[in-house]
Amino acid sequence: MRNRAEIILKKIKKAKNVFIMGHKNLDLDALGACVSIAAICRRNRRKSYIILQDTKLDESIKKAMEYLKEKTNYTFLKYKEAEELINDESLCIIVDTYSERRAQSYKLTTKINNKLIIDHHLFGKPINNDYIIDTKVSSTCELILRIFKNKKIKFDKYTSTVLLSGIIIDTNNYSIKTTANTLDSVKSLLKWGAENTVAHSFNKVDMNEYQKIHKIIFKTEFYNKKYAFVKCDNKKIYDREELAKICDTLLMFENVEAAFAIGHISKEEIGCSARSIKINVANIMSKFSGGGHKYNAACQLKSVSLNEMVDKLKEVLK
Ligand SMILES: [Mn+2]
Repeated sequence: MRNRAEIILKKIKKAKNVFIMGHKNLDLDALGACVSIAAICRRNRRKSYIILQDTKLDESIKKAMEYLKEKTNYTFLKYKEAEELINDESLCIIVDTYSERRAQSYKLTTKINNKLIIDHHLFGKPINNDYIIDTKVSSTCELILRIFKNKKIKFDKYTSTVLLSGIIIDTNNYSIKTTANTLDSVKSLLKWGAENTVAHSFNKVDMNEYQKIHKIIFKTEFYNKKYAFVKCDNKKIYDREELAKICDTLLMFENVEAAFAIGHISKEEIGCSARSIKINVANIMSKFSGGGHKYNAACQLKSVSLNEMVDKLKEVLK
């Protein structure tokens, strides 16, 4: 296999400055990947900027960024602030998504030709050498740790903690996609001083939010004994993250192979979030012009009622 560490380091060293970004709705895996790449840039004396365009940050990201801010000095910028720093020798590194469209700032990807994509999601054939995709790892954080394992790169305690939180989130507390290699990466992070309790604390949930989600869980219906459905309150508006969290919760239960949460995301629009440990829910969501990843997908539909959507889903699941 081509040496992935060399490819990345060569690109970084050749660049004047580096712009790093994760996917929209940044999560801990994407953040951990961003800061670790920024740390690698610094070791190679390259200025790097992490582009963060999200208007509403997830609570876990807010906590992790507060934690980082105290002891590290990574630079986070909006596209507008970064624009004037771009030059012909800039490099753009996208992490935790292979899609430029899903990156924090699509605009930035159109301004920089020199790119590198580091991701762990299912993907067709890489278009060129700029794509470093490995679906056998649990997370992008693990991927970066594996790539640089033999490069004697160590991360500081704070960066290590965020990397650890990225692995925790993508493995759902080591319950999925966890291999000996994953735990080997975890071991390195702990050796470098990663704070396990802090990493877990980024994901602590707000009591009100928890109660809201758990009230809805009582409405779970089963189809074919293995598909769990939640039809949300018809009069309430939910955000997409809430629907996703309901699904995540449903996957905790015995016999649930896939979970679907259906609710209004606006007055006119219905959202359906889908999560699975077995079946390809991206295929199912694509029947409703949605999409996503094999185990994690969603769709949005107009002029359909909640009941109709549930019926249609069951039809597809047959
Ligand atoms: Mn990830």
